[in-house]
Amino acid sequence: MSGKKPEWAEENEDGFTSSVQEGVKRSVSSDTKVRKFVKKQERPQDIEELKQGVLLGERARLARAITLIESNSPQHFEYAQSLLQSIMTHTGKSIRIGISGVPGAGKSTFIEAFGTFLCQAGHKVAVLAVDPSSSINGGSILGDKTRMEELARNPRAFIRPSPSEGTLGGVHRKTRETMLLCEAAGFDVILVETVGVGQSEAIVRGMVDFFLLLALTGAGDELQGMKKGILELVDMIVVNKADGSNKTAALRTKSEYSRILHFLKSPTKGWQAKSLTCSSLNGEGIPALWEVIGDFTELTKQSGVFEERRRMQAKEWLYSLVNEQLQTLFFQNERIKRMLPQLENEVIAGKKTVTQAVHEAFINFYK
Ligand SMILES: Nc1nc2c(ncn2[C@@H]2O[C@H](COP(=O)(O)OP(=O)(O)OP(=O)(O)O)[C@@H](O)[C@H]2O)c(=O)[nH]1
Ligand SMILES: [Mg+2]
Repeated sequence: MSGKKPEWAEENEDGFTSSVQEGVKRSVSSDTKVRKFVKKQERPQDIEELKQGVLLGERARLARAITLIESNSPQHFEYAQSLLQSIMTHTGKSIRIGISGVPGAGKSTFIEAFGTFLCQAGHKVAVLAVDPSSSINGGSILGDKTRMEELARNPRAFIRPSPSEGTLGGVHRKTRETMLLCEAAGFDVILVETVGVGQSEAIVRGMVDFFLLLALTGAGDELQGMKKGILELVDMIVVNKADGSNKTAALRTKSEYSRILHFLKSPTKGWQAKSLTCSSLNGEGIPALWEVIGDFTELTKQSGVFEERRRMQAKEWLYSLVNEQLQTLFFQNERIKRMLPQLENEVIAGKKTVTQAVHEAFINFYK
């Protein structure tokens, strides 16, 4: 690829993708710095090799490419970005589905059943996760891989646990970029799992086309503890565990959700969020919910809402990355680091207004 910089990079900026692109063109032997810090698999000529592997849908090279993207080393960052640039034209041709639900809702069991169903129907399925707790416990998808045993063995499926380091913003970036790599590798259904707590749901909503909430029976009780905001993110609620003696209750809960959804604003223009039931244990209801997702895709592609959402998501991602970089710049600034404790004390003691403190901090930041 050419040495094109991102629009938001400064003209003379070295730290962005500009130096990546150069790195790709350089021969390794002429650059001792590169040779010194970069392991064999990330050398520039190997980026081309990784790219070929990804485009051929080879799992081993796809996994290596993802590891490169997940690396926190600045050197790897540059190579990872150059790899991503080179596959951009092969991305986007999938349906991206977010799946959320409280712990125990059956997400893992559902993804196993749904993913296996999709593979049997001829799709290629990638399963990714955004897990805010993964930096603490090492990632839940890995922990319960036993529940996805069949899917994990399926040659048409690819399961990747949540990146285990960094901020939620960092996890967000890595998951989005992993999604692009998976698309380039020919996966046409991307499932992004997240635990139904806090911020991560909104983040996943911001990277998928369709958002599905797995719920349990007893909507009335559950709703009391569930923020209305979450229901306004969903395109579909699936009441899981609709089997055995729980089936009647599940159908009742489904109707309750239908009524509630009717009064809420749908996140997708022209689409009325739907409520269904399924059993992840016996597979009942899964073909029907896939059909509804098909209706959704058809409708939103015809109306242009599908593409419009993707454009908006790319734009929002751009701004969220800019914000993140600005924050890092600010808080890592040596002068700011030195003066913040003092300002903090003055504000707490009521000696200085917050506005004045921020004003002084920025004067020093710009110095
Ligand atoms: N009867 C029945 N049990 C189910 C169904 N789906 C999941 N379960 C059971 O519910 C329990 C929790 O399922 P998981 O798939 O681990 O739930 P999860 O949402 O992934 O949970 P976390 O990973 O802790 O967030 C397990 O014991 C499953 O066997 C279902 O459709 N029917
Ligand atoms: Mg799970």
